[in-house]
Amino acid sequence: MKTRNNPPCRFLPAALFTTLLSSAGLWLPSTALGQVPNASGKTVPKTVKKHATKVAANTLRAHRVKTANRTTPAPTPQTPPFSEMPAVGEFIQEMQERHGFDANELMQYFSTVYSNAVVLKAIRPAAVPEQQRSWQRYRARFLNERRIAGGLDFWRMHEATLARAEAVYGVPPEIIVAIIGVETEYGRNMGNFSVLEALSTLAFEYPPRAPFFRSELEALLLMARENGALPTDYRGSYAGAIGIPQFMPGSLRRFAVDFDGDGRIELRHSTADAIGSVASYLNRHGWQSNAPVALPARVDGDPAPLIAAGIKPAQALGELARQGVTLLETDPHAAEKQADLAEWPVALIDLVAPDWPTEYWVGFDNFYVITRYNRSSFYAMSVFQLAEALRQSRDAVRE
Ligand SMILES: [Ca+2]
Repeated sequence: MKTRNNPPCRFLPAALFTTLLSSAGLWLPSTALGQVPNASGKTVPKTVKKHATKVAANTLRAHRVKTANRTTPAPTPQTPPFSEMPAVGEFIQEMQERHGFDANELMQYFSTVYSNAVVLKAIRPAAVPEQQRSWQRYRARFLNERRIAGGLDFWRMHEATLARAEAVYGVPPEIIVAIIGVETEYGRNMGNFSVLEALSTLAFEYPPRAPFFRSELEALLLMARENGALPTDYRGSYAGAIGIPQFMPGSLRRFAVDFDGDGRIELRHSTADAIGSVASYLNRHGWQSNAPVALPARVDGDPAPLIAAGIKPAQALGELARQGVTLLETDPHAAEKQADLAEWPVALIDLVAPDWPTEYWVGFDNFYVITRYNRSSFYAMSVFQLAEALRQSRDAVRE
């Protein structure tokens, strides 16, 4: 278990933080969609680039998604409900055979939802050149006074629950608060789409990711039944992510927990369930208490092969040092840490921005665990740095 004297934030030089609090940026793709792997710069191979472009598209798409999440989109009146679509009939049949659902009952639910144009617009990648990806812009959206002040309030208000989550799951409060802060600004922007309608639209009208959204739709039906709720009851993001921590139904069923003990898992209205569920999710994906997350680095030589190797820590820090990667000397204890952490597996992370030198970091296993929540290094670094800022602000107030 992590102790107060030994937070992971001890590894981040304070100097970096002065830069974290300036500037302005973009909304970030929501959550547990988790389909976007390590995003990298110009030097990565084609396969990696493909994903990077996807991240770029997600990042710039974000603005309209955010707007979309704030509205209650009306069904498109010209189209028939999903119940009239043959593919939906087949899906219902499958659900009846596989899980014993009543086909007529499911048909009724699907007769209340329609193809949603706002959802389709939000999910489609915008044609954004990769060069426009900007870590500076992305980071500024989360590392700003408003997001930090909101996080400190949230932490104060839910201090006991956060402490309990740390005791049970080993995840420090600042990381839980930062994830909730990045996902929904502490529950302020959870999305107001019908999850059934959003998932139906994506499962039956968006072929590129139909299998994924069909399985999420299946999870929604199962989850509703398990919770004594109706599939039509759930509200969420354009992609069907639910509640304060924006869990997809599949993740919700696997990793969410009832943390206020009322016998139900409720991520939209129970902050305790949200806190416990984020901690549970990270714990189950391998979070290590008392372990570093990421440290700023410099690279002498060609970073391309190391970036192409991906964000899963695969080589020891000492091994990377032999390939020209060393901890940034702005940290007065860099040499000491370099020696202490030599055996720890790390991955090289690059954070790119146009007209700005690429920032390099070494990411430890815990950094990788954060990317299981959303597979983007921009996302994970924003969570980490927001967490650090929250921890430092709190410590400063206490001194
Ligand atoms: Ca509960």
